Amino acid sequence: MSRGLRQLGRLRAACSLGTRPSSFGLSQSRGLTGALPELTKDRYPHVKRGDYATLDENHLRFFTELLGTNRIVTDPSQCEGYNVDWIKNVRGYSQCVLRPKTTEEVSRILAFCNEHRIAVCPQGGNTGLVGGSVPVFDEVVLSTSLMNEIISTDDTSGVLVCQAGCILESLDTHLADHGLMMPLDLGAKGSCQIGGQCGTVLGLEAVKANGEILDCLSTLKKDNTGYHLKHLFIGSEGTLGIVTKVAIHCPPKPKAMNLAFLGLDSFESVLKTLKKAKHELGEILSSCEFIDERSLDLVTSRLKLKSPLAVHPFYMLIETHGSNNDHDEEKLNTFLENVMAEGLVLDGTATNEVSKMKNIWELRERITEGLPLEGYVFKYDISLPIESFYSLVPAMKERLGESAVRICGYGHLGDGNLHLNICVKEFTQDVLKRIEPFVYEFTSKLKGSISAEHGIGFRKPKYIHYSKSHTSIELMKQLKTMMDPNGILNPYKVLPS
Ligand code: 2HG
Ligand code: ZN
Repeated sequence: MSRGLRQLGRLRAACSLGTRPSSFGLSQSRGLTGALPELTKDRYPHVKRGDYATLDENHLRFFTELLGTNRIVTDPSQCEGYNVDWIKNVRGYSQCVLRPKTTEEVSRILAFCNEHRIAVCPQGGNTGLVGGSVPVFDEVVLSTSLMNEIISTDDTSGVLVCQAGCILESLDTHLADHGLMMPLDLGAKGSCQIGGQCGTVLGLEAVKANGEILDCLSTLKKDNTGYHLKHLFIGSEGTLGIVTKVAIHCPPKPKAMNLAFLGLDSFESVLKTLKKAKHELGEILSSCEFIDERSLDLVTSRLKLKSPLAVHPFYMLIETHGSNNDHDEEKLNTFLENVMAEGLVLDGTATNEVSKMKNIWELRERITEGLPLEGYVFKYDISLPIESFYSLVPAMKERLGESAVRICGYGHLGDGNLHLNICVKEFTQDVLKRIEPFVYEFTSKLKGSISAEHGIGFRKPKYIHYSKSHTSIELMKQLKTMMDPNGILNPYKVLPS
């Protein structure tokens, strides 16, 4: 979900566990409405339950003695929200959710589970899009929701240290009092937890499968002493350890923000406009996002959002961050005059009013929320060389024809990250076979990545080879065996079996 172009700008956001609408809070996520999806074990019968223990009275007694009755959930109806991902793609049947508050509790839980061969599924805000954060079978869910303490905030260095379960938006609100901001932003800000977004951290603390606590919580910007172990946890999606604390470098909150929303008639114009934005806006360019006509149509028709522009084949959002509004506004206006004079942009609006900027961002950030209203969604999160950024969308439209209700593309143009979404009335193996592996072969031929930011989760392990070499995958497997020899951490995810 990285909207950003600059690491120190508003890097919006490198999250490996996905992103949901900001209003998708805990209460909504746990109180499921509508029909439940088929159990994952039935939808994907080729995946077999590992040789793990089945929970018994003794295990439950240990957990209850450790956490007390209030922080363990065993009531099946209350467990349901932890078993289903919010887009209702996958569903496990865990009968036990643990809600630790401290690293020491996580450590004792994992040491116990490791000794008794109990599989564990770590879960943050359950905002993921690749089935990584819910159990596949009956894994115990270890929820980090109560690990939401802010440990320290340093106004001078801009370093924030907090527990992994802090919600992104709450951290941003907290930082505003210190004149700082989170270095990332995404649609799911109201419910996603920072532990799932480790791509942007300075340091972290994690608990290994055997319960050992690994302290890599450095707050130094530079520290080149030995292997950079924190990076092992980035992209690991809870398969190598459970992240319990993070240290994040937070940039100052910008004094000036401006946002332009543009309508364009060809993808060629989109690319030319991006190039001009980089050259003419320079250091103040903080985000460049892309929406196609079918994506915008979804939020206007399904969510009844109002677009300030008439209908166009493509749209761009261009945001600037700086320290002097007059300077930024002048630069942005000159850029807009130029792209309109050249006929690259057909229509546009620019604003620095907070409420108007928010309304425009909603058109982009709420697409994900609208998609499941169409039926079942096949989601692809692809990195492509910028000149081929949109090529997958028409290719997929041609391939699927009428069998899809809606095929749309949007995403983080500045990062070359396309979100291709294919909505069908309901899931069928037949449509799945027409989409996969085609979508991955297409991406791999163009030397793209089959997961730019959402991770591999449960849905993509068997396709990881389209993005990673045999040698890399083998090394990942060796690391997994070394760090989690009994395979208790988030089984069936990330690595192919
Ligand atoms: C976004 O950028 C998220 O809005 C979700 O990464 C993308 O729903 C998607 O495909
Ligand atoms: Zn995204």
